[in-house]
Amino acid sequence: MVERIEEIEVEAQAAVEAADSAAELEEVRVRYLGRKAELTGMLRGIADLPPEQRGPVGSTGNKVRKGLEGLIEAKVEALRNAELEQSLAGDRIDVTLPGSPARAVGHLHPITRTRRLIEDVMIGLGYQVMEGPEVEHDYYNFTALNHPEGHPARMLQDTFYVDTDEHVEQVLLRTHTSPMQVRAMESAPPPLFMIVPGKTYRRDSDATHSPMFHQVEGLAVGEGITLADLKGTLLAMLREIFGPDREIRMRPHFFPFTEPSVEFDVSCFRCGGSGSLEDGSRCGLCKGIGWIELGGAGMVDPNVFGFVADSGYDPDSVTGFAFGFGIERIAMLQHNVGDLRLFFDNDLRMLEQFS
Ligand code: FA5
Repeated sequence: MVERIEEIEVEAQAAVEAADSAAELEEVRVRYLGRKAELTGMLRGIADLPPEQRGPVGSTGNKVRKGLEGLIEAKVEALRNAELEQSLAGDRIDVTLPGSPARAVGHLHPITRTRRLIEDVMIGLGYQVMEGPEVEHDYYNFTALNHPEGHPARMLQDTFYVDTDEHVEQVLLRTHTSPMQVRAMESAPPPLFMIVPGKTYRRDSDATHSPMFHQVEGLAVGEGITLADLKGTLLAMLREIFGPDREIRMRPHFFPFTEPSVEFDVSCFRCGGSGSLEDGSRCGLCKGIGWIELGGAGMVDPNVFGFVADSGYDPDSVTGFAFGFGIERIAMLQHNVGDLRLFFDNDLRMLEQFS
């Protein structure tokens, strides 16, 4: 009987070796170790054997059963690993391949491109580019910019206030980039030459005004800076953007934080400043005026220097100019876009024209 057990062992080992799926292996296990298997029957019948056979049959039978169990377990593990390897090899993804279908690479938003152009021009003129908070304190947005209490720009109809229980009307979405004039002067002594591009917010909405828009602030402070320097700087900047033949003009205006204050215009680049087109018709871009309004500017009001006197801005020894204009307005003129809201509708038919 011991010999038969050894034969079964050899047979079973070969069957385990030959099985190449979990199902086949289970079938082998049932055949050689299951309840109705020959070996199981022999072990169950040990008690009926003559006493001298019981020991050898029992020990050989148990040894073979254990050996086969171990062998099957190892084979189950091996099959599982092989299956895993196979499925990993089949599912392998090459993340460097182009998507399917391949997608065109995106491009910069036209407003971003115009902003970068302005930054490049101003860096070329020796200005540094700064950033400031869009959520701003009333102090920087109005008070330190010489807006007296009760100024219309402080009214709820004009400004988005961030409503906090304790400080209602003290925190707001900045209505212009000018608050950074004060912050920049607080952070560094003169001479200072900086621009601040960024988002600004007002309660406006029509074809040329949106609730969120972008401005660029410019500030130059040092000894002996004059309104002529302002004009030269604006001219240099606008010629880079709109072409070398452009002229500018400044008209008297009012801003609380500059004195004197001006609005500045660039000569119309469609009609060359004449107001009429070659066929004699009125130029639609400048509406026959020959000039296109761009933004506000002026000499920094001494009262504003008063708020930053501790940082070295003594109105008796330094002067400066500041200017501010809308980036959308520049981009609309550059690309002949009639409605500012088109920049923010996210309509790809519009945006893909700028790729
Ligand atoms: C100002 O905001 C001043 N801070 C500019 C300034 C800076 C003056 C430094 C003096 C010294 P104003 O409110 O005019 O000025 O706005 C400037 C430009 O921002 C406008 O000419 C216009 O092009 C743009 N702008 C204003 N409101 C909107 C709006 N709702 N949507 C789009 N562009 C706007």
